[in-house]
Parts: sequence; C-alpha cells; structure tokens
Amino acid sequence: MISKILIANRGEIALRIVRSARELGIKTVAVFSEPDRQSLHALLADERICIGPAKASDSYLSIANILSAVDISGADAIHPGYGFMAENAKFAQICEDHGITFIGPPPSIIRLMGDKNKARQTMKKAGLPILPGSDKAIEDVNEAKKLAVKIGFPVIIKAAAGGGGKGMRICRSSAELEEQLPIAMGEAKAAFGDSSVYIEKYLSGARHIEVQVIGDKKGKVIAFGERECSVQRKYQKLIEETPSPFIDEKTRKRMIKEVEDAAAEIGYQSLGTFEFLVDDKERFYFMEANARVQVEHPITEMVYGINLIKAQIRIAAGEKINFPYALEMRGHAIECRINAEDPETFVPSPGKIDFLVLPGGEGIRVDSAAYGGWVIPPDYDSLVAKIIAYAPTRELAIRKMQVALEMTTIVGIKTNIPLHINILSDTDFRKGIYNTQFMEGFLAKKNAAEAA
Ligand code: MV4
Repeated sequence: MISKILIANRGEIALRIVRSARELGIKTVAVFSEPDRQSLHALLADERICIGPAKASDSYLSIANILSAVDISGADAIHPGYGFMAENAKFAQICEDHGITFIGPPPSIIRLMGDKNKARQTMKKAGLPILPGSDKAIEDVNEAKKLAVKIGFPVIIKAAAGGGGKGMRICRSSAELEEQLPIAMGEAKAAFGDSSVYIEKYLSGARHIEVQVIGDKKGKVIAFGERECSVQRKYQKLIEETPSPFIDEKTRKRMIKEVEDAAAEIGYQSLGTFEFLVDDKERFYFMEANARVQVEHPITEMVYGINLIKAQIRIAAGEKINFPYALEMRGHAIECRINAEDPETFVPSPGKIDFLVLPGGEGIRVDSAAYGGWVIPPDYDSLVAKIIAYAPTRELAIRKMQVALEMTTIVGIKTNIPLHINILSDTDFRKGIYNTQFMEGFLAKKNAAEAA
C-alpha cells in the first residue's frame, strides 16, 4: 500500500506523476526550489514544500532536504522521475533502510546498471548480444592495445561510470589508442570521480534503438516494442518514434523476447530501458540500461494503450503485473522534444512565456508543465513540452505532428519548433532512412542550402 508519494523532481515529469498518482487515489507532495514556487507541478500537487534555492545541489539533489520533506509531509513513497535522484543507488538505499518505498528499481539494480562495464558483462551472461570488447576495466595501455588489435579498429573508449555519451573516444589505430587512453581516464575521473574505462568495437552508422521493460517483485518481466531514438544531437534526443521504421516484425519479436528473458534472469524490477546499437543488417547489441522512467516513455504508452507510471506505482506497492488485456502494439507514435532554445544555435532561451497555445485534438498528447506567464528558470534543462502524435500509420503520425507544431504558439522565449518542422519534412526522415549520424548531415545540408 502507498498512500502519499513525494515527487523528487520538477517540471513535466513531476506533473505526469501527480496525475498518475491522483488517478490511483494516492496523495502527492511536490518539492520545489525557490524559482519553482509558481511551477505547475507544485501548484497542482496536493501539498508542496520548498526544499532550497535554485542550485540543484542544494535542492533537487539534496538528500537531506528531500528526506526532511518526506518527514514533514509523512509521505510513504518517493518517485524520483528522471535525472536528479533517479539513478542514485545511495539515495534508493537510504529510502529502503528507512521504510520509504522508492518507486524505481532496487539499489542493487541501480548500482549494477551504473557500472556500464559490469552491466555489459552481466547482460551478456544473461543472454544479450554485446559488441566485442574488454570484459573488465582497462588496467594499462598495452593490455588495451593488444585487445584492440584482436577485435580490430576502430574501437571506442567509454567511461564505466559514464553513459549518455560523456567521455567517449573513438580510436582508429594503436597510436591513437595510446594517446587517448590516459586522456579518457583523466576525463572519467574528473567527470564521474572514477577513472575506470572499457573498450568496445566501434560501430559506425548505427541506429540507437531501445526497449522498455517493466518488472514486478514476483519476478515477472514484460518487454515492449522498441523506440527508435536515432534523431539526436550531441547525445540529446530530439525526436523518438515507435515502432522503428527500420526494424521488421521478426527482429522486433526477437528483441522483445531476448530483453524480456535477460531482464527476468537478472531480476529486473520496476521500469527500465535497455539501449541497443543496431547495425544495417538489423543485428542488435546491448549498450547500457537506464534504471528509471525515460523522457520518451509516452510513445510506448500510446501504441500499447497503457500508463507506465501507474503500472510502476502499483508494482512498487506490491501488486503483480496484470494488464487487463493482451499487450499488442497498435499504430505509430512520434514525440518531439520542444526545448527553450535558439533553433539555429541551440543556445538555451529561458525567461518568461508571455503567451502560450499548445496543440490538441484527436491523437495529440502534450506532456508539459508550461503555462502563459510562467518564467522558465535558467537553472535546469530546457525541455518545455513533449508533443506526442499518435495515428494508425507513420505517415499519418508525421502529418499530425506537423499540423500540431504549426498550430503551437509560444511567445517570449525561443524554441526549437522550427527545427522540428524542418526535420519532419526532410526526405530521408520521411523515408525512415536515418541513423545516429542523421542530425549532422541534416544540419550540414541546411547550412549549405542557406549559404547558396
Ligand atoms: C557506441 C557507438 C558506436 N559503437 N558504441 C553514444 C551514447 C552512449 N550511450 C553510447 N554512444 C555510442 N556508443 C560503439 N561500440 C556510437 C555511439 C553514438 C551514439 C549512440 C546513440 C545515439 C547517438 C550516438 C551518436 C554518436 C555515437
């Protein structure tokens, strides 16, 4: 039983959790930093508590402040959303030790997935294919060089404590590896406090495709059809869609089955996402797993007709997974991440939203905590809204999204809506021919056209 959830997050995801909890008849407590006093998540929750100043390390990242708010409010559960405390094993452990239900995977799973090298080995043992690479942290240059020669160049150095692209280095020769390894280790130490790195065969022109899972406390795991996330810039996803225009039904079934079995094998609990690189022959390789709800979870919800957050809360309260009908993917969903930023330079554009008209209508979903008059603080990420379009086919979903974007009005701040409109009309995007290098090519094309 859960009767009151404290949401240790802000913005659209905090509001998303407020709505789901309320549908389940569970009270919510919002926490907010000083600039977030008038934020929608704080205004719409049943209770709200200020946990500190703008600086995240003194508010949304302060374990002491969050736990004080739990104490004051009498909440019996915490939902961390994404970012902030979501993948902090220490925080999850403290919650568990104090009888507070952490609505997420157990600390042991968070810890395992936080070590990307360990996660890779564990998932390989559990049956998932991985790219050739080191089976433990690299200790010295000679060892790394020997291994790289064996698996063949190019290779990529990754930080064990990293993820999301930070501190990665591609090496095309032994000389380059020798030069890059100490730099990569130094960067990993500086960024994550841990210099451990590992190497992998580098796959160029790959697609980034991920599989959503949910597991209950009785060992049952369900995997859902894939999300295509290859439209990214600097490891920031811009557009996600499901199903992937690239994966056929046979590959999809195999991916779902393999992830389901492997996640069950390791006793995965709560929501999670297994990320894969997929080559042009539809061979897929496990990269890392995210032990949290993700920004792009709504597209999976649309094609399966479910609410993953509600399911996650019920599971955390001890219920078994029990969807009242057969889970089958239907139709096509696309999400555009609307950021407060200059669409040309990508520089953040916080400030006051003077006027706001969000899109709607059949098949359109908007997850946002923005409203006219709201001042977007400069202190956090620049996501203002997620627009999700759902239709029977990919072509219809894209068309619906174009109309939705055209009919959105945001005055006072700059947004990347014009960029999204351009991407959606790109010939290659339309054909579904794209990989993780798409945005570089797209921006180069755009710049060339503008120069001409
Ligand atoms: C790779 C790769 C190619 N080969 N690993 C980037 C984010 C991080 N999660 C892992 N990343 C990559 N790992 C091997 N062995 C290419 C990338 C990569 C990438 C992955 C997903 C989405 C966009 C990307 C853009 C550049 C590189």
